[in-house]
Amino acid sequence: MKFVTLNAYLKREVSEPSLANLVDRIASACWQISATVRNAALAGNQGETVNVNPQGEVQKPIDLIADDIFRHSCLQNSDVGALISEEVQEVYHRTDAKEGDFVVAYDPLDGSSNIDVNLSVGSIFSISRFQDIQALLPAGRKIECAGYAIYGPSVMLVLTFGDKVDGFTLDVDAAEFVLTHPNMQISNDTIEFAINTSRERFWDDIVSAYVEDCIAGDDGPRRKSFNMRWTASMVADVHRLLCRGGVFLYPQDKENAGQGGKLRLLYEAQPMAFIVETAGGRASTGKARILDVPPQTPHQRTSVILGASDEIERLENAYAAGPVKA
Ligand code: AHM
Ligand code: MG
Repeated sequence: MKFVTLNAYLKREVSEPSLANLVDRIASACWQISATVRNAALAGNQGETVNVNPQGEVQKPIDLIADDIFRHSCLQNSDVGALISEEVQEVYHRTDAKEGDFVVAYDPLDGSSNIDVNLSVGSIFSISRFQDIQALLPAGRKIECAGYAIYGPSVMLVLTFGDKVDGFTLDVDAAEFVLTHPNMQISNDTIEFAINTSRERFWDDIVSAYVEDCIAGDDGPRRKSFNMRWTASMVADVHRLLCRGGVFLYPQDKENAGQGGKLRLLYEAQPMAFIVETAGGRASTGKARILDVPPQTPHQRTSVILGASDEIERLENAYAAGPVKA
C-alpha cells in the first residue's frame, strides 16, 4: 500500500517552509526519543536520577535525554525564538528573538513513570508565535500547530494545524512517518472513561456523581454500560479516545487544588485541548474552556476534562448548576 509520507504531507499542507521544517525537526526528535525509549534497559537508562524537575518530581535519565534531543532538534530551526519544557525551570529564549518567531512548548517524555514497566509513553508539543518577551507564554487560542508522539507497539505522530487531525505511523524500514490515520475524529457515541480512581476520596461532587452514573451501567441513569481504562500516560489515554471515543479526566481535586490540578497547562493540557477540539471533541477545566485559561507561569497546572463533546458538556453543565444535592 502506498502511503503519503510526512515530508510530502508537510509540503502539501504547510505553506511556510520554516514551519514545515520545524515540524519535521520535531518528528525527527520523536523518532530519536522512541529509539532511546526502546533501548532504555539495554543502555542502563531506567531508574531515577538525583535531580528533580520544576514540579519537584524526580527525573529519570530518560526524561533528561528526551529533553536534550527535543531541544537540540528544535534549535536546528533558526526561527525558534523560545522553548518551554516540562523538564527545565527557566523558559529559554533567544536574546535576538523577533516577533513571529516560533515558541515551542513541550513535554519531552510524558508518562515516564511507565518506562520501567514497558508501557506506552509519548511526547507532547505546541507551536505558537513569539510576540515579545513580556508575553512569552502562549495563549491557547494562539496555538498554530500541536501534536503528540506515542511510543507504543508502533510509533505514531498525531498532528494538527487547526483544521483536521492526522495520524502518522513510523515506517521503521523506510525510515519515515507515513499518513495512516487521516482526519481522526472523536466520536460522540462513547461508553468509555479514563480517570485515576484511586483519587476518588479527593474528587468533588460533580466528578463523583459523573463516575457513579457511568459505573451504574444499564440500570443507572445513563442506561448504558461503561468501561474504564487508565494508562497513567496522558498520551496513551488521549490517543485511545481519538481512536475509539471516550472521556479523559484529571480534574482538580481536594488534594491537588493548592497547585491548580496535576497536569500542566502549556505543554500537556493546551496541546491536547487543541487536538481534541480540532477532532470534534471538547476540552474543559469543568468551568472554562482549556484554550481560554490565561497562562501565568510556565509550569502552571490545570484541571483537565476532555473527549467526547456531549460528555464534556454534561460535566460543564453540572459544574454550572453547582454542587450535587445529597
Ligand atoms: P509526567 O509528565 O511527569 O509523566 O506526568 C503526567 C502524567 C500523565 O501522563 C498522566 O495522565 C498522569 O501523569 C498520571 O498521573 P497518576 O500517576 O496520578 O495517575
Ligand atoms: Mg507529562
